[in-house]
Amino acid sequence: MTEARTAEGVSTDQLAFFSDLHPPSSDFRRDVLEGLAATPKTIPPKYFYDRRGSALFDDITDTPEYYVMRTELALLDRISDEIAKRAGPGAVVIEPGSGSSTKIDKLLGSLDDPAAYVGLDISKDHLLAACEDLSRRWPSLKIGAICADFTRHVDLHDMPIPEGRRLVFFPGSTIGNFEPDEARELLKGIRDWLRPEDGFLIGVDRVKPRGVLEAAYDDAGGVTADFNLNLLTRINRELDGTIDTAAFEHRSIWNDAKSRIEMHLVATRDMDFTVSEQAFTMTKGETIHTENSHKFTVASFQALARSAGLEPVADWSDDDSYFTLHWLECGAEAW
Ligand code: SAH
Ligand code: AVI
Repeated sequence: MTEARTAEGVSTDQLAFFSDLHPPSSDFRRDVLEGLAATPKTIPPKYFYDRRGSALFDDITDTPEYYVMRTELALLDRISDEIAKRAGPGAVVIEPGSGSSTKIDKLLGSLDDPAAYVGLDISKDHLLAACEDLSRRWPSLKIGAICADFTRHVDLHDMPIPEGRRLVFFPGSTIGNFEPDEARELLKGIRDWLRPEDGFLIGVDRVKPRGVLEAAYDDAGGVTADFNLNLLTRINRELDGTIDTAAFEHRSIWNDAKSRIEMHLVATRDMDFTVSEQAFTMTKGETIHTENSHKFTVASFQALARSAGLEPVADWSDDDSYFTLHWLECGAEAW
């Protein structure tokens, strides 16, 4: 057991290990300054997830419009026996983008005597709190945590991952938050964690009627708007920004050509502001593009997986064809 606390006082006492590869704050500064200087302005969605952003994401999953969480959970419930058979006994479950580790209870509950769980997330305190909570619910399970940016190469060889057959679980359609080239690179990075005997279960959101999608990303209660706007609050706090957050509005639109929901922050008036002493100007109606959430068909996701050297072996969808869980393997030739 490690015996430590983070600077913010979050305990790591119950964890089998904690590897802290949290990206330096200079990454955030560089990406924000470059993104605000670009045309159109854009900031990567990984920066949503400070402590408040992670909590707001959890609130989004409770909104009636955001069907993703409940659909994937119900699907996991339905296919749990089949997943358990494929994973086999004593699995070591590794979850990139683990967030609150909510879905993992369902998976762990169905597996045959799982040996260990490793959560990996960029949002450090949220990750540690979630893994500590999990250790209380699963006292006999070895639980490790890795704080890292998975868009950088994360080498598991450097980590004390317990021995055993691995099941990488990447739920929530987080893969959709990447442009096709970035998604391929991310999947290739995850493929490097797999041996031929291991499995990769990934949750993928599907193309569906535009109205359902746009509502899911613009809930009536305004939680998604708060999640989007919190990025500006984070910039003001961590990068000494002077952005008037009240002068921005949340917008979500379906981009049919790119098969994705886009989230933007729209300037409601002309304005000037500084971030880390660098000056920026925005005109009324100009936007900062903050997130893409790509939606797939079974075939379009399978093509993406294959292009990353992963072999689609099985897939399961809910009755409305809203969401698909894909079982992928790395294929012996990738080794
Ligand atoms: N798996 C959970 C949470 C999904 S939200 C679920 O299905 O409900 C996406 C999660 O990925 C967040 O917890 C966020 O902090 C994490 N994340 C986003 N970009 C990341 C990155 N580049 N590296 C590591 N974690 C990232
Ligand atoms: C984490 N990710 C898959 C979510 C999504 O649906 O794209 C993030 C999110 N953004 C707005 N609502 C939820």
